[in-house]
Amino acid sequence: MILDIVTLFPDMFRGPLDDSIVGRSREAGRCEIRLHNLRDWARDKHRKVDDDAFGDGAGMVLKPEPLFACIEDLRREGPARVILLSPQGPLLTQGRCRQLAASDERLILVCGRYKGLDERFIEACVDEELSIGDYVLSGGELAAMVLVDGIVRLLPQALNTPESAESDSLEDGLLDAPQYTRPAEFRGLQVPEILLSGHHGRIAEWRQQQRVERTRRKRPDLYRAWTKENQ
Ligand code: 9WO
Repeated sequence: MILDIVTLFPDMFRGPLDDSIVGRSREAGRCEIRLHNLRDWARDKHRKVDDDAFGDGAGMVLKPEPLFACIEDLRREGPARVILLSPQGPLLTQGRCRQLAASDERLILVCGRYKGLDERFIEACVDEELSIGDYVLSGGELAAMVLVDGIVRLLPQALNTPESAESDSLEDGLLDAPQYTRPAEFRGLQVPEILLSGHHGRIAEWRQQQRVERTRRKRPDLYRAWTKENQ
């Protein structure tokens, strides 16, 4: 999978995308993540990428020229889906991560800054907007990292064991069952007896009950959606 990231702050991505699952996935060649500095497409002598907002004039807006030029150059290499990280998009879900990981589309992730991007760029060049939550950040970069991580860990063989993805929290709309490890008793706190019993069938049943019950208690919104799907 090829991911192009357009940003004014490419250095922000170094740590998160070089470590852990994403780093290993890149080393193994399962994904290629390319960082592009929007400033490289600024044509004037000051390499200006922003300008005063029309109207109230408060705050800066990313100019259309560098954005259009950048996307046109990247699209020359082949077709790609342009995704803008923005609080105005629908919320990113595990289902959307799964679809994007399974598609063979090249993705171009655009990270905004300041007060936003000139709307003409969004209308002409952006295929999809995605939000990671209802809050405002300083820019789209952290949201893009969340999206990349959510996708790349689902690419084939990106997990330690092939079965891991299906048992992930939210893969079927439910939260995970609680997890425990050794010791079986810690400061008088016991691991649930059933997990030590070795009865794999009954353990699976218990886990599923826990998932349903925890989802109902902790995330009633997800629980309602799950009961509608599984009535
Ligand atoms: C900045 C600003 C300053 C003064 C008055 C109003 C203002 N609005 C904004 C603003 O919304 N800036 C955004 C920063 C512009 C687009 C990139 N930025 C961004 C993306 N912040 N938060 C996100 C984001 C992306 C995905 N999911 C959640 C949040």
